[in-house]
Amino acid sequence: MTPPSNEAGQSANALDNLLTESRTFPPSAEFADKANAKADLAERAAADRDAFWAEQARRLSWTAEWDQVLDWSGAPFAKWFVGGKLNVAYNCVDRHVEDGHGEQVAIHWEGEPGDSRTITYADLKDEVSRTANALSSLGLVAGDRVAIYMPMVPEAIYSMLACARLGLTHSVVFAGFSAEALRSRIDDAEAKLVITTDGQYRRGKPAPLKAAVDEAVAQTPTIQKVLVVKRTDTEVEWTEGRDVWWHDVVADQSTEHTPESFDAEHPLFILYTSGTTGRPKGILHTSGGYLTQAAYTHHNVFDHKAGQDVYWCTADIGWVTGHSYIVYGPLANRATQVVYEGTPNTPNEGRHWEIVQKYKVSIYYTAPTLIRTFMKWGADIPAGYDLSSLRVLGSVGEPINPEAWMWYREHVGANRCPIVDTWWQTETGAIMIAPLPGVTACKPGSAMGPLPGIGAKVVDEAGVAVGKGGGGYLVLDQPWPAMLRGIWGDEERFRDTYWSRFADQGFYFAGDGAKYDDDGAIWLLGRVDDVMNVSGHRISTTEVESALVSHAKVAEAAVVGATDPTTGQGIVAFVILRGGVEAGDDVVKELRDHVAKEIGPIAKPRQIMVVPELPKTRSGKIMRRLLRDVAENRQIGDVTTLADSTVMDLISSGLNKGS
Ligand code: 6R9
Repeated sequence: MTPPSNEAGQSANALDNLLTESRTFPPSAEFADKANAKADLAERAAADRDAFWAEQARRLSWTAEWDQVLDWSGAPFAKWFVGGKLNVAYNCVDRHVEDGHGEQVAIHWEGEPGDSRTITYADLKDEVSRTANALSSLGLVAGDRVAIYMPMVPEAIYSMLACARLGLTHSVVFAGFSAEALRSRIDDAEAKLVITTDGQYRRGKPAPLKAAVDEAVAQTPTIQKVLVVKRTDTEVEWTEGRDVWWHDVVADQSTEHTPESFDAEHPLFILYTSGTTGRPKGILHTSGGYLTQAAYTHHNVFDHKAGQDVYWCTADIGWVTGHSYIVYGPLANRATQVVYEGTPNTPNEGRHWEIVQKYKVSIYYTAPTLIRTFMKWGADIPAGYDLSSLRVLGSVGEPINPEAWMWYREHVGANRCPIVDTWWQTETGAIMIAPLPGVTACKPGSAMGPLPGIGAKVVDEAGVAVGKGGGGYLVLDQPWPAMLRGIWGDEERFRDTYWSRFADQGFYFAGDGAKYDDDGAIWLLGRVDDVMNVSGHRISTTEVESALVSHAKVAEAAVVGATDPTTGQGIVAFVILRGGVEAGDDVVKELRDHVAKEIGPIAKPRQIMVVPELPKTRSGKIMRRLLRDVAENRQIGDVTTLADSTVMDLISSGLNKGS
C-alpha cells in the first residue's frame, strides 16, 4: 500500500530515495565480540517478556522487590514493578559511591565561555544532598511540583536529581522558551518553586533569564519561591521573601541526606510537548519502569561500558533526550560524561570536535539537524581534530537522511564507528527502535527494528500489520516500562491522543508514518499529524498559528512545515492582515518577533508570507498541503476540494509580485 499522506512534512520523494538505499554496515568482528548486547538478548526477550524486564530492572537497586512485573489491567494506564520501591537519585549517584567509585568523574562540564568543572560521583552525591536539604528547607515535600528553567549548568542536573531524591516531580522548561510558555507550564502543573539562573550564555554573550521568570511568576498563583543560581552576573530584579540565591540557601547545607524510598509508580517528572492542538501536553513519567528502560537502552544501544567510556549527549535537559540520556540513563549506569553548556559554533565551528579531542569522547549522541549543519560547515573542520577516541555514534530527533548518515560515518566516525539511529518520543520515555551496535547490520537512514522487549510495528488504516515493502502508521503493540503514565490532569486527552486511533487493537499510535523495506527494516517517514519537526523540536502548526493570530495586526494565519535542508523542517506562515494594515518587511519582522516572544525563538517562522486569502475546504479546513506546495516552490497540487479554487491563483500571483 502507499504510505499515509503526511500532512506535516516529508514528501513522497523522500520515500523513493529511501527505497533505493541498499548499503548495509555490519559491526566489525572485534566490536561484535566485545559488545554488551549480543543476539541472545532478543531471544531472551521473546521467550519471556516479563522475566526479561525483571532482569533489566535488576540493574537498579531496590529497597523492596516488586510483586508483579506488569499490571496492564487498567490499560492504557500501566503499572510496572508493582509494589517495588526505590530512590531514583540513590540509583544514579549514591550507590556508585558506596561501590567504591566516588573518585570516578561523573561530569566533565564545559561552559560556553571556556570555564570547566570536573564533578566526581562523590562530588555529585554532596551537591545533590545539599540541594535536597535546601529544597526541604524551602518547605517542599514529596509530591510537590518544581519547575526548572535553566541553561546547561551542573546545578540544573543537581536540581533534577534533588527533586528525584525527595519525591518531588520536576517539570523542566527549556530555557529558550518564553515567559508565557513558562507561565502556562507552571500553571498547568501548579508548581510551587521555580529554579533558574540570573542569565544564560547565548553564542558567547550573556542574556537575561530570571527576567522571564519574574514576568511569568507575576501571573502564577502557585509559585512560592524562586531559587536563583548566579551564572552570568547579569543584574536581576529581586522580590524579597520570594527570591532566594542558590549560594545563600544551598551552599551551607549539609552533604548528608538520607534518601527515602518511593513506590515504583511515584511520579518522577512532567515534560511538556507539543500536540496537534495549541496547548502543550504535560507528559507524565514515573520512577521504576522509566529508570529501568533508560538504563537498559543506554547500556545496550550505546554499548556503554562504565569506567571506560566517555559519553557525550549533546541535547539540552529541556528535552526528553536530556532527561533520559544525560541525567537518568547514563548516571544510573555510572557513566563518565561530557555536559556542554553552549552552542556548537562558539567560539568557532570546531567546538564539538575540540571537546571530543579534549575529553577523549568515545560515544557521541546528537541530532540530524546538527549533523547537516556540520556538513554545511565542511568536512575539513572535524578533520582538524583527533577524533580517534570515538567508537559509537548516535542520532535522534528526526529521520536522518542517508547522505547525512554517510557523512557522519565518514567524517566523524572514520568509517569505523557503528551509527545507532534511535527512534523514540517524549511519551515513550526511552529508546524504542534502534539497532544494537554489535549485532545489527545498519542501513543509512533506517532506525532498523524494535529493541528486544519492545513491540513496534507498521500497520495500515485498519490496524493490520503491513508486510515487507509496505508502508503505514507506526504503532506500539505492547506496553513498555518507560511509557508515559498519562497527560498531567487530562485523562481523556491521553486516551484520545494516543489510544483512540487503533482502539480495537489496543495499539499506542505514535503519530509517525513508517515503512518496512524488503528486508523488514523500519524507515521512519515523519509525522502524519500537524506537528512540525524543526531541528528535532516538536512544534505544532496550531501553536504557531495561535501565536500569530494573537497579534493585533493579524486576521488569520496558517502555518506549515516546509522541508528545510538544515533544520529538517522550517516554519512557513501565511497570514492575512487585518483591514488597514500595510504589508511590508516591518510587519513581517514584528510578527516573527511576536512568535518568538509568545513561544520562544525556536518557533520563529523561517518565512512569513502575507496573503489575501487562505485555501480552505468547504468544511473550512485549511488545506496545508497546498500551502506546502507554495512554501516548497512546487507545482500546486489538486485544488478540486477547495471551496474557492481561484484562491491559489490569488496567493501565487500576490507572491510573485513580492508582497
Ligand atoms: C526523542 C525525541 C518525537 C518525534 C517522533 C518522531 C521524531 C525522533 C526519530 C524521529 C525519525 C528518529 N523522531 N527520533 N524520527 N527517526 N530516530 O525526539 O522526542 O521531542 O518527543 O519527538 O520525533 O516524529 O514522533 P520528541
